[in-house]
Amino acid sequence: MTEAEILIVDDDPASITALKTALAGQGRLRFATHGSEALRMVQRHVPDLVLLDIGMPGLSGYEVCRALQGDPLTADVPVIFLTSHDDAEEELTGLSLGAVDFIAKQARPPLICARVRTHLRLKRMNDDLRRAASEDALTGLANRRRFDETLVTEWLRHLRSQRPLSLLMIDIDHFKAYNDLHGHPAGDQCLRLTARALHNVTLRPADLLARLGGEEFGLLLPDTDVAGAQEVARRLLLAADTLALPHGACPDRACVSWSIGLACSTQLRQDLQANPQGSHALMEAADRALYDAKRSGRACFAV
Ligand code: GH3
Ligand code: MG
Ligand code: MG
Ligand code: MG
Repeated sequence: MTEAEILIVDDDPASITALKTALAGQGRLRFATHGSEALRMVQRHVPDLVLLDIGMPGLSGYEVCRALQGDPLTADVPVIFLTSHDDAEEELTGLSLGAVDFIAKQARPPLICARVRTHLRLKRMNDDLRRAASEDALTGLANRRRFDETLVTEWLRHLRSQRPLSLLMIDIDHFKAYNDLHGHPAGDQCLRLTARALHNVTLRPADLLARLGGEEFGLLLPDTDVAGAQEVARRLLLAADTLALPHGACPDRACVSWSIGLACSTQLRQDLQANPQGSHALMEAADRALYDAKRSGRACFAV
């Protein structure tokens, strides 16, 4: 389990010292003595929890909280207000801004520590659930849900940036026969090995490889034109040769292979290229290309 990161924001050195003692052993503690420093720090490193003073020179704790909540990068980071203003109105303001808790600085250190631990536990559970909801359990790749969401955001980015967006659909050849011959557990292992082989040749951090279902994978290539996507497709096909997993029931080849359908935004009809819903057309184009690759003998790609 990785250590939790707690960011403490307070202009008063005595408060910081007291919190250091109260929270010893709860995680890695970082400190900021004013709001703008805290906002700079979270951009470099997103913490698991923020303990936030309210009265500070410059940005107030409320303003810092508002900024954290408004930034997608930090919107899910729990904020606890820790303040000497022990006042019901202030508490209501803090919690209304989205803070998860409001603790008076006069509170006993074990109480502060217990509440911090509770919020760290909830944060960890939240992170685990979020990961599980976007991950394919068999292969560890992104799942269909994450792929669909990313496709929509990347499509909108492509509309704004006018940069090309490419999509590859990859489907294992004669996988039913492989399952029938070797059994379902071996089929699952083949899916894991295929996922790793595909992953190993996906080089850019912005690319997204996902298992879309069954023996079908999707690869989203932002900022990539047809020629670039063809280059990636060739590498993906070579990865099957490197894997060299005996098939045993494929009518055409000795080893497991896959076919690829390629689509690029630049090839769509003009009206679809500029359409906010154009990502559906991109998926359909990749699907049609995959069908063509299957028809022309498999273990190849089609555009
Ligand atoms: P093609 O070359 O035309 O793609 O033929 P294919 O046999 O690969 O395609 P088809 O769609 O007929 O069969 C896909 C098979 O994938 C059927 C199913 O048994 C298998 N399958 C789907 N999901 C899983 C899975 O999670 N694990 C395993 N082991 N097999 C799966
Ligand atoms: Mg203060
Ligand atoms: Mg198949
Ligand atoms: Mg299939």
